[in-house]
Amino acid sequence: MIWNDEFETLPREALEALQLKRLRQVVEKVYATVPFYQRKLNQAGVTPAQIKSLDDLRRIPFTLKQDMRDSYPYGLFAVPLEQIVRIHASSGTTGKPTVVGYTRRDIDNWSEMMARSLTAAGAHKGDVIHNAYGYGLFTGGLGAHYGAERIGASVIPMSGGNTRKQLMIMQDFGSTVLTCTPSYSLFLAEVAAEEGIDIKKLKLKVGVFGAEPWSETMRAEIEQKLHLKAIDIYGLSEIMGPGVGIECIEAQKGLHVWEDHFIPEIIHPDTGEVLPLGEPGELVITTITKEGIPLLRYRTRDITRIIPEPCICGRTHMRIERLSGRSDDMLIIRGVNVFPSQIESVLFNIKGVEPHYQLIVDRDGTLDTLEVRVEVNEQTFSDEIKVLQTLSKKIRHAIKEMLGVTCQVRLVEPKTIARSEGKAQRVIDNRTS
Ligand code: DLL
Repeated sequence: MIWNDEFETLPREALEALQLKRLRQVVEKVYATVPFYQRKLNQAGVTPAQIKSLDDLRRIPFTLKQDMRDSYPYGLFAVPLEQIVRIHASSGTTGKPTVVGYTRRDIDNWSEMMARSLTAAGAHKGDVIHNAYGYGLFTGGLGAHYGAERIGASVIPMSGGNTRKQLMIMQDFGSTVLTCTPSYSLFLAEVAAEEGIDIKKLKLKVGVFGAEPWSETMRAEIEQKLHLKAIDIYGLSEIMGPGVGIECIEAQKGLHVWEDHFIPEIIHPDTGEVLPLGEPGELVITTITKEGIPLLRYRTRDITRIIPEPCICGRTHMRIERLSGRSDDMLIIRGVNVFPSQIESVLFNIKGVEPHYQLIVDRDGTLDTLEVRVEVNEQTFSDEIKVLQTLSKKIRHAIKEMLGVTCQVRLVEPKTIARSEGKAQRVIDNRTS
């Protein structure tokens, strides 16, 4: 089912004409109202009037997360504070959070995009949406909530945490759709098993999972353990929150980006050059309808590629491939580029290990070291030491073969790696520089 037929299936030509019209409006708007953009465009020698085609977008300089930090909290807002009806923030690992503000129309558009997204995932009026994304400054909870209400579903505003209660509510209230991070969904399955709850007896049919990287293998694991269809949803607070892109249940392959609101580009993360359609690189997004904090060519640091082929679902909005990691999460270990998601894929293909792991990076003298800590299942754990040694050797070899990096493998007891209610912390980097 499609939520907004008119816009979601707009022929490409009309969609691109709309994008150009909106792009020109937004460039004019920020040039007039945001000193930061006026300065940036002047420095680049670009005037709003020079933006005559979508290709002209390339003439505009990038906006970086650091630019948002430098203008903390409200410096990039394009409207006076009294027009802002909501403020969210994303907490970085260091320093002050990145602050975003929404006008009433921004909230309305966001709800519309989340309504499209949930519908694409197979949810509709009549569903009971169990929303376990965190409510608060994080955009996940309220973003999913407003979209769920927009489609007329019954939304349960659970937020994260209190896992046993979540399971009770799911059973008693007949939740049909689960929204949370993929790692939390596995934790729910684990606690259900401990409590003797047969998750297959729940009414869940779809899960809408995002906010952190996950892999195809993890999807298979979730689908099997929770007995539902697992759909990937993407978003980031700087651009809006959840619902920038979503997989459709028809294809479950690639995430449609709502192109009447956002223009995606893929660039080379080192040179900034725009890459040919279909090549992998860093996703850059320009918002073309936002009022509160419009962003031109925002560098997301997320790595993906555009899937140029049309989708079987009938939506004309281009898809991006499942996000494979972030350019700033990429670990460089003795010169080898490693994404945590690659290690995850290797681990999940090995029998006897559980989908809970952590990567510990350190330095021994001048040499980087990588330790992969992974839980084994109960059965394997009670095996002889020899079996465990063989298993850890097998993992070491598989990682070496796939990624070309040598690591230490430490098999740990079931349930010893900290579970998360939101985004899982997969990497601990103890290197100081
Ligand atoms: O995570 C918004 C969100 C909430 C998305 C709920 C989906 C569901 P931030 O906290 O600002 O916003 O974090 C954004 O999370 O740049 C990606 O690196 C990562 N991320 C989000 N969705 C996915 C996904 C929310 N489906 C950052 N796959 C982004 C991989 C994702 N990474």
